[in-house]
Amino acid sequence: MTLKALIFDVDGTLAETEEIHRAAFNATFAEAGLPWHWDIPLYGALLKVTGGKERMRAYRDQLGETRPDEADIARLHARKTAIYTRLVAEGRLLPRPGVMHLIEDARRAGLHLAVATTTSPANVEALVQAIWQRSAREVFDVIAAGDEVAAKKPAPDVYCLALARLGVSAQDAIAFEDSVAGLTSARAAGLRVIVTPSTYTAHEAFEGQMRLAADLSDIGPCLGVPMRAAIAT
Ligand code: XBP
Ligand code: MG
Repeated sequence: MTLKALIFDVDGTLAETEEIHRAAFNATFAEAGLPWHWDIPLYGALLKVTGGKERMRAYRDQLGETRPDEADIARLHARKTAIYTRLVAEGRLLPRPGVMHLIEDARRAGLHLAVATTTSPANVEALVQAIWQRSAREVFDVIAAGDEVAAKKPAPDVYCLALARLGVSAQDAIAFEDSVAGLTSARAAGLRVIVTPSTYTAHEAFEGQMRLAADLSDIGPCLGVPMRAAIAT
């Protein structure tokens, strides 16, 4: 078993993004004249449903309504993604602690790097541009995202797609996740998982992970990834 690749979840793992997603959803609803507003407690409950379109559909059904219909949901989600990517580009989205160093150290150690996420490819690009000022394809060898798979997390599909594109087997890779849905997805794909709970998932009950860490600072050595000498700050 030789570690060959690291596969990162995006939302909640690379950065705390869900408050920006929530703002984008609410701005989209207001603009469309839809009387929906997702406050923090409601959004925390709705996050059990992965995928923005699936989340809107689940909320509509929870209300017992028939509108917005599928076509409306697709249009609303496209608009939400446009607002989200603008907010990310405008704001100061900070990576979670340790993420940049781990990715840099892993690259230097010759590991392959991938993303496996429920969110849209456009959102991955916006996040990587905001954090690294580079294209997602320059930072990661493989991106597996959003509707590229029929079944979203907790199904294993997006991690299986990332592994196939990497050309490595599950035992030669490690996944990084913030949620139970993501942990379940990665485990179902046969991966070991390091969990770093995010604000919206801190209350979740995790089991089956390789390690539960507050964040990714100092995680490199436990993976056999030599850390660069800490730069005196
Ligand atoms: C978290 C999700 C996504 C985001 C919203 O993805 O479940 O649905 O909440 O993004 P991750 P979209 O797998 O990175 O934790 O509206 O683009 O789905
Ligand atoms: Mg996540």
